[in-house]
Amino acid sequence: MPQVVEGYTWLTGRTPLPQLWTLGYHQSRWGYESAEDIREVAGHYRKLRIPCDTIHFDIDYMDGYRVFTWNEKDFGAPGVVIREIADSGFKSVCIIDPGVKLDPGYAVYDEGMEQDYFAKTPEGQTYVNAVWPGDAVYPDFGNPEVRSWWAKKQSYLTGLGVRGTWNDMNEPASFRGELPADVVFTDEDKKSSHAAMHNVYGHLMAKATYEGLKQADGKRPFVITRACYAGTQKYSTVWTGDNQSLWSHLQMAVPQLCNLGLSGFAFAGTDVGGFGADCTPELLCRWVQVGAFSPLFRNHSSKGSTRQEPWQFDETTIAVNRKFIELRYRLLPYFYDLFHECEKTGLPIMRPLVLHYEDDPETFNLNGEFLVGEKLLVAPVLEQGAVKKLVYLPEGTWYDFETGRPYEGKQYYMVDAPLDVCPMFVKEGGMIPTWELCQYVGEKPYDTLKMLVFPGNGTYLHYRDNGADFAYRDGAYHLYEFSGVPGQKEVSVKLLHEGYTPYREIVFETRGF
Ligand code: MIG
Repeated sequence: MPQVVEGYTWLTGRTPLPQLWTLGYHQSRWGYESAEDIREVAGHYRKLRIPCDTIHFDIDYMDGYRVFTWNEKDFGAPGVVIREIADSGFKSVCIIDPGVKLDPGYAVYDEGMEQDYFAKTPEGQTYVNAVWPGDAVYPDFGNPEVRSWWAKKQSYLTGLGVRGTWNDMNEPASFRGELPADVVFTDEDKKSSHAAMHNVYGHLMAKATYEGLKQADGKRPFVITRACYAGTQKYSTVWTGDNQSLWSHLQMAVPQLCNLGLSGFAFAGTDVGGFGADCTPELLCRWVQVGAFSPLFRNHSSKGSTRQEPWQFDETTIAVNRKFIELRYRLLPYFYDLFHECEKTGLPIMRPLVLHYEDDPETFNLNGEFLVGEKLLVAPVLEQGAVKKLVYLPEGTWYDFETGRPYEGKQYYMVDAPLDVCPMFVKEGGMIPTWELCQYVGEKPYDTLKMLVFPGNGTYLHYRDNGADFAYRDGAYHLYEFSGVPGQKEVSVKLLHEGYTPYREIVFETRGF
């Protein structure tokens, strides 16, 4: 199976190494309706000492849902709140939908009309449907000129200090019925139709967005898209759309993300806590345990549902959220190493057990546990009221991540999992790199590496660079190789590549010896 994934991602493309901060925790909600709401959320995270890197701005930040505009009435002068929260380490991601408001005098509409950039009816009229801003027209992303126009528009956002773009509604969605099959779109250099271009519409929008962000700030672009196609992983992360705050949807999250990973989408996440309906304290506590191991870790919810930042609930919920978000931040170097590996092999971050144990039929239908990389096994509780978890461990010896207690594999165990526990196991020979806890990426330099070493003689590659731009492609990175010395409680370290700055200190902690 790993070879199939390697081959498939060789063909369709691999998830490129992301900026480090994108692997931190994100908070979003459709319902932040003012700069004050944003400030309040950011402030709460810092006050409660719950790490968080990113705040997402949903459609209300725009002026009348016109893309590439700013709602000054509720969000103040353009970009001011973005710079304010950036002072305490927050990165801002703004949503952009494809539908452009039909509104003569609005620059994006006027430019697109002048240049003939919108999809047409077969009779040659600009095709009109409706989305959030009311009557709207659809950029023809199959036309390379339209993509470069859209790419340049990203600099409106980056100019305000925005660090990533969230593409929604790009199926494309339409409120007045589906776009007819014969709406005229372009396929590169020839005329095409909605029927032919529908499935790549989101892909092409993501591609334009990726290229625009790259031109605008030279960093590794952070794009999230709802619609995608085979290969969109080269340009964008994805989330699984509008789930609900239901236990059955938390259960679905595991196979969804594992399947996305096997399909090339290594960087994916679900709306933690559930988008629609009302989240409960217990559901949020369990969802954050899955979120902490999901490649994209974002709490998001819908207008009209209960707010679901951790402090909307009780003290226990705050503590459990903090515990798992902190764990995510300590494990950031592990996630980053997996992304580095993914760029080379296409192997996903979150993996079904069957990927590495394909000869073990017991793994074929395991949807309640997963691997993060090859050697960390996570078995979250996914059922309401449960405080124990039935875990299958495949062949070999496994060690409880916290206590180091050994378990022989190829059998099931019933383990304790009260609300604040998510069972995690490390395979023999496993090494897990960790960093000091920060409230956000960039708070302090990550200059100390702490390797957690479990029994067995494994080898581990650890990668380190500036976490931001493309300098690593010209060699600006350090690559360390850690190897256990057979028969001894000893690890040897080799520097395989020296192009960045070394750690000030590398420390080891043994577990399970
Ligand atoms: O019609 O922008 O999936 O994440 O919050 C709803 C508002 C439009 C759907 C997205 C969701 C987002 C919401 N959008």
